Amino acid sequence: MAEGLPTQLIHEGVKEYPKPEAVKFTYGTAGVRTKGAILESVCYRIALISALRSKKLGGKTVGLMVTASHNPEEDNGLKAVDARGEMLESSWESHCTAAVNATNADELIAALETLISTAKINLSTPASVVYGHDTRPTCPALCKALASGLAAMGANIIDAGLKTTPQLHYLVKALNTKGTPDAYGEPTEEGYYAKLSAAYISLVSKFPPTSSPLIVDCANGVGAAALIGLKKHIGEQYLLIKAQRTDTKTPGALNSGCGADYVKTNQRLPSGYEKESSLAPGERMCSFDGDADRIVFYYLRGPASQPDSFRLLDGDKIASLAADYIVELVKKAGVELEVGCVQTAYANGSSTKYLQQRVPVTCTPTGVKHLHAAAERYDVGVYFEANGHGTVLFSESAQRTIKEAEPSSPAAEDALSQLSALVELINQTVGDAISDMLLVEVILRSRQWGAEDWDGAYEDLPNKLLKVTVKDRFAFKTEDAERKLISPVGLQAKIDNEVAKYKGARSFVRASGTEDAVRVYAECALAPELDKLATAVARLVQETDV
Ligand code: G16
Repeated sequence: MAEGLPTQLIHEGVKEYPKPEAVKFTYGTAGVRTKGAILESVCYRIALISALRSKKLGGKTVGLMVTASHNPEEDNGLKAVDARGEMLESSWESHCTAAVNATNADELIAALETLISTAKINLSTPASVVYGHDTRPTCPALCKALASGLAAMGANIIDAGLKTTPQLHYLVKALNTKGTPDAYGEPTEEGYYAKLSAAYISLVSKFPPTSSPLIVDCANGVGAAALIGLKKHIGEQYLLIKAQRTDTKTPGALNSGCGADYVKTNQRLPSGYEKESSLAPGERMCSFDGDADRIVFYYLRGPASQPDSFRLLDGDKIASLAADYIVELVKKAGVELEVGCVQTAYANGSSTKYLQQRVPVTCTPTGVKHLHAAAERYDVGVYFEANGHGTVLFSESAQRTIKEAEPSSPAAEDALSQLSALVELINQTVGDAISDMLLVEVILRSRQWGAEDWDGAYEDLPNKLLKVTVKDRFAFKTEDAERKLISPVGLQAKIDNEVAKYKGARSFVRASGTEDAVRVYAECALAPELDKLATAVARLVQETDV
């Protein structure tokens, strides 16, 4: 037995937070996610593991976020954040899965002991964990279970309360860098707003203001509170915002008929928008998701009543806008930096083509952790999932280059100062709806562009995302960054046959890591053929159901 594990307390904890029978939890794309009512045991156990993670990292603070993001309100989940503010090191995920599925205290202790010996953890090192939560009704009970696990391990506990997921990531990084030359910012929510708003104001103040407001759908989630916080730091002369869907009190309102996932998946306005507001064509609108780590933009190019008026500016469009802008600044600044983009299979074919003509592009499996790791390989890595989850990473050496470069002209000096401010404005720990919103506003303002100008970069191929419920989604295994199924055997060949019938078509199938379903993505050159292709592939999935 590992010296120092609080086995007695763990026995008591397992009794207080028993694992529901006949449920198999998985630490997937974004931690563990399922119905909030059955997650207490998971929270207790992942808290034990987080304390071990902190010990492994020499006592640095790690994070835990209680949220189910874009999922329905009754769902909840837990994501673990590593000491630099990024997602949990992936080799620890299987240990999390083993711990949350242990059926009794002895099994749990055995799973923890395996982790301790595999990762060579010194249990006498102190531990520190900061945790936050979104607005879901199950959060208080889950946070209680989590705090109990941390207390059992004798960890230093920092309860950050209601936070957006990116704020929690920010706090982790800020806490660990405080007082060092790499200090990321004040490790408080106010510090987060202060950092972003100072950078934003320095970037936009030299451009003429826009008179039209940005309409922000907060998904009736925690993003609503964050916008209030942000507005205290950025005056209306710099950012005019009309916050919508800010109701965090009405049961069932979260993500319901609104939010980034609803808008992206359905390719339409949040429900009721067209009735409530007189939306002028061209007006900029955006939607956060339930924990404000994703954002998509959109506008109408005609009356709201016409279905084809709606135009989506999703993660792919944000990536193209950001990449173009940064490439231009790097050129003007006269510095040598490789700007690259990272996408997933969900990226629209037109966006990939557009970006490949400008910068190197990498494709990874779904999940910010994969994109983040790939983006770290560039000097400046722009990564966005089509669903609006993404950010821009400036490597340490890129930051040094920007700081130390000698400008050869006033224009180069200006470009360097803009790049420096971007480093501050962009939340480099994870995708952040608030930071990404400000980034888009800066770029549009600097170009004096409206939504339509931005949209002109390229035309999306018609595309559709379907959800298929199957008996066992884990039977659907992929390779080639999720673009090909290797199991169930034979299904990929059938999909390929189907795709070959349509012009400029592509389709792939993968198991969701956050919902109990299989996702089917389809795109093709001719809009009238799209439904037929998507439905045919979905039918193949159902027929092969294993
Ligand atoms: C999470 C992940 C994203 C992923 C999304 C959907 O987002 O962080 O990277 O794109 O789930 O994943 P899946 O298709 O596997 O269900 P969020 O915003 O829900 O945390």
